[in-house]
Amino acid sequence: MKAIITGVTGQDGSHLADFLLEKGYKVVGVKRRSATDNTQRLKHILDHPNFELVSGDITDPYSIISILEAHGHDLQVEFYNLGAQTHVAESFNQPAATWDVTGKGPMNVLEAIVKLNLKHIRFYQASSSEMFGASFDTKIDLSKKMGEMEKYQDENTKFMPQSPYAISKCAAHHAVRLFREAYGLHASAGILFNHEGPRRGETFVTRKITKWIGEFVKWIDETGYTIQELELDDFKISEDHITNLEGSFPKLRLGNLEAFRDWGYAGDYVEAMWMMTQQTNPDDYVICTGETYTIRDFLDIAFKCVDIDDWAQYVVVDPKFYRPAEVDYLRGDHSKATKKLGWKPKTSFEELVKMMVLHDVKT
Ligand code: NDP
Ligand code: GDR
Repeated sequence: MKAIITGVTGQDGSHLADFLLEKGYKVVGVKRRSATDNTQRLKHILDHPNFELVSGDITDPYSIISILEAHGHDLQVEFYNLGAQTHVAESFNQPAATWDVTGKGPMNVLEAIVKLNLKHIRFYQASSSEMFGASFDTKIDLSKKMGEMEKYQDENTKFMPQSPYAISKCAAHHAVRLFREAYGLHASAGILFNHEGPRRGETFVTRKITKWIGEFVKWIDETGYTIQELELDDFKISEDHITNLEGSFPKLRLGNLEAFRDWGYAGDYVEAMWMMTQQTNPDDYVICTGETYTIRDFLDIAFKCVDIDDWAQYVVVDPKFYRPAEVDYLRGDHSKATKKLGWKPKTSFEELVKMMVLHDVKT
């Protein structure tokens, strides 16, 4: 089996490459040209005999055609299109560039597959819960005494994108459906809700928080605290450390703390991508945990990991990080994926936050 992965240098691409190599796949990772090294997340597999890095960019159809001509003719090939400009806030600053990569890029790949007559390739598109934007459905939660109304998104919820990123993802999502119906491609889209982990980019809110905590703990260490062999539960911060913070260690600057997100672990989610390409028929699936928390909730657990109950004194709300439009509430329903793929999330929210804090404190 062979898998071609665009976006292999990113969080999901690196997890997916690990997962597929473990399954015995030959993995071809597509890396775009960059001025500085962007292979940090792949260091452990760069010399793997079944892993090959090739140069390509999904905005350049010729580079995709070359890759497909070299690797697409094998009997069993899967193409995972994870490459994208993925930062929602940045998409307001660079809407056209975001469109070229995140919206038009997938169309370039799909068109190349059809034009080269490589319709045996099984294609996966990284769609996003951002496509729902301001939209949700409601149902009555019968487990609650008074039958409370709960909000959720699933495969039937309409899209109401709130950013240039989300508009681009919607266009790509519809292209996948169209190419499936028009040309009979085995093309699936995973509508993935936020997923995180120690490999998450440092400008996304979860990692920004855990990275700050890691740096803060190291700074405290330099001021006398020993964190060798640190187990998080043992960590204590004295009043002295808090006093020292003023003026000597920059506070954590964040934007909107009230948004709800359905956060899962990236390592769990790449398995769902693979499960989709193994199905007899292609389809679209929501992948999520079914639980939702605010950024405040994330802060509560993350700071508690290092024994801080009152994180407010370390955090500044800075309007610089507000977005022109926000997605206020995301909470998915993964019933279809559970029923048809047999997929379920394995890592709880609390386990995810602890995993990230522990990683950033220790490295
Ligand atoms: P990252 O930002 O970590 O990685 C994005 C990847 O895309 C990087 O490898 C980047 O390369 C690559 N890339 C950017 N531009 C191009 C281009 N023009 N041609 C080829 N590759 C390019 O994202 P994630 O790993 O978190 O996300 C993977 C995919 O899943 C993305 O499509 C994202 O939109 C989608 N998604 C992610 C979710 C999440 O919560 N993580 C949720 C829902 C969807 P470089 O290293 O050079 O920048
Ligand atoms: P999101 O993730 O926009 O959901 O997109 P992000 O972590 O950037 O934001 C989540 C929420 O946190 C709020 N927020 C901040 N966000 C960032 N980045 N930085 C801050 O300082 C900050 N303060 C508060 C945001 O306003 C937002 O409400 C991610 C990306 O991976 C997409 O590519 C993917 O499609 C979706 O998840 C699902």
